[in-house]
Amino acid sequence: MTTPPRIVLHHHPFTRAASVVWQLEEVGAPYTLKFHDVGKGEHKNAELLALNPMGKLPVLQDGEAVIAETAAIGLYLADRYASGRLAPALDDPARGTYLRWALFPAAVIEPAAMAHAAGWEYRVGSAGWGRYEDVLASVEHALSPGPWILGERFTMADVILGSTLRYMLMFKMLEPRPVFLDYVERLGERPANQRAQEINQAVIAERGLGG
Ligand SMILES: N[C@@H](CCC(=O)N[C@@H](CS)C(=O)NCC(=O)O)C(=O)O
Repeated sequence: MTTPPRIVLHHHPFTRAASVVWQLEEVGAPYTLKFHDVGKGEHKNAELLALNPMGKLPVLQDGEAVIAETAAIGLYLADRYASGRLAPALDDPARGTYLRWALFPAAVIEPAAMAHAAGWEYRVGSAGWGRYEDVLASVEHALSPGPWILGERFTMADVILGSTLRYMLMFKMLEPRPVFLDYVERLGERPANQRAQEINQAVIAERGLGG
C-alpha cells in the first residue's frame, strides 16, 4: 500500500492556489490537491479557519507545517525541497535579491495596483507601496536585462513575481509594458507552468467551473 503525499494544497483553480500548483510542479515534490468550492463559501469551513483564520486560499500543509500566503508557500517549498536549485543557499549573496523580489509582489505591487485602480487617495511617504509609477519602474528595472530576476538563473522568485504579473495583466490591473509581457511569455514556456495550467484546467472541467 502506498502512503499518500505529505503535502496537501487546499485549492481552487480560480484563486492564487493555482499558482501554488505551479510552485509545486517546479519543485517536483509529490502533493495532492484538496478542492474547496469558494463560490459556495466552502473555504470558510472550520477546518480551514483553524489552519488560516483569514479564511483565504491558498493554504498548504506539509506534515505538521501549515503555511498560508502564496509567497511564504513558495519560499518554504523552495528552501525545503529545492534549496540551491530554486532558492539560493543561505550563504549565497544572491539570496538578498531573491527574497526582495519574492516579497515585493504581495507587499508592494498588489496594494499599489489596487490603490491605483480604485483611485485611493493616500500619503505616498507613509504607504509602504509608495507611488504606482515607481513600482512599475522598479519592476521594469529588475527584469532588465533578464531573462529572470537573478539574470540567467531561474528561481522561485520568478514563479511568485511572474504569477502576480500574469494575473494583474490578465485583469488589466497593470500597465502592459513590453518587459512585463515578454517575461510572462517566457514563463509560459516553462514545462512546469504548462503542467500546472493543465492540472488547474482539469479541476475546472471536473468541477464544471467553466462558466
Ligand atoms: N495574501 C494572500 C491573499 C489570499 C487571497 O486573497 N485569496 C483569495 C483568492 S485569490 C481568497 O481566498 N478569497 C476568498 C475570500 O477572501 O473569501 C496570498 O497571497 O495568499
